[in-house]
Amino acid sequence: METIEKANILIEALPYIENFRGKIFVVKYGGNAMTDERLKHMVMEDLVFLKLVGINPVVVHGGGPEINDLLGKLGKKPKFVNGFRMTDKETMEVVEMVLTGKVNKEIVSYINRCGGKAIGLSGKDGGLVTADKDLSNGDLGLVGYVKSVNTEVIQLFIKEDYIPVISPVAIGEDGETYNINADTVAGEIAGSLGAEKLIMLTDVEGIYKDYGNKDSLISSLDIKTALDYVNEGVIDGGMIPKVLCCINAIKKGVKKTHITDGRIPHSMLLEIFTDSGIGTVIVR
Ligand code: X2W
Repeated sequence: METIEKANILIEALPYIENFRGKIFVVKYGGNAMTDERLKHMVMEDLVFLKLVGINPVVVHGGGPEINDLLGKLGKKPKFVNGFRMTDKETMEVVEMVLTGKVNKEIVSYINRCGGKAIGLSGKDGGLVTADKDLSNGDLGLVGYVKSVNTEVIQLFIKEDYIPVISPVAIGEDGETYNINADTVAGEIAGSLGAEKLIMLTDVEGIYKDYGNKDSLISSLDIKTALDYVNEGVIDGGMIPKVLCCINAIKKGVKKTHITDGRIPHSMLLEIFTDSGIGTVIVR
């Protein structure tokens, strides 16, 4: 790359950096985007970069594939209904061990090694996320929905320049531990914080008008069109819950939501600091 091109890239980022200083970006880091060590490292660098230019990233992570791996080693077959894991008591223990015990700490130490200050939390810490049993897909055991988010805990860490890293495990008033889909938790946290952005880092390029045609990637759509596309079947399968989480977050006050391909090196920086972006943006 020519030296002048490098300078131009920095200059293109300037108005974004100026606009976003002091704002909160909630980043949902999905298990499917965590598989490659080199890419994982780049995601951590991107998060540290955001923090250093004055943006406040809050990470909500998943880890579905890692939970499946451990369940497999224990001889338990993972079961899903509409993308939600059937979670009996034993499975819940595995989910909590993997998400809060392993994946969360891995991300925290990665960010710290990249020069950031990360603090690992689960929804249980400081009553960050409370839950109740979710029956909307039938009885899936200990699958929960978000009842409340205590933003004070998050704000406290942001103020001290930490990057909060949150696992989607929460506690109910009944004292039960609940497993909540990480997209849902990210959407609810972004909404409660009034975040500037919710960025879903996943393993697809974004939303396609016609899934079979890779040239039909939609770069931007509003929530009404997004809902129409869900109803018309243009958006289907695993993308539906993601899009609904984005819509929910926007209705709660998030300015922009992004569905971005975590398999592309430095996808977050490309999405945030370039005029064209690379994934799909959903706005009000
Ligand atoms: C998810 C929580 C983790 C998650 C699960 O048990 O897999 C439910 O399904 P990804 O990697 O973002 O899919 N919870 C209820 O959402 O991870």
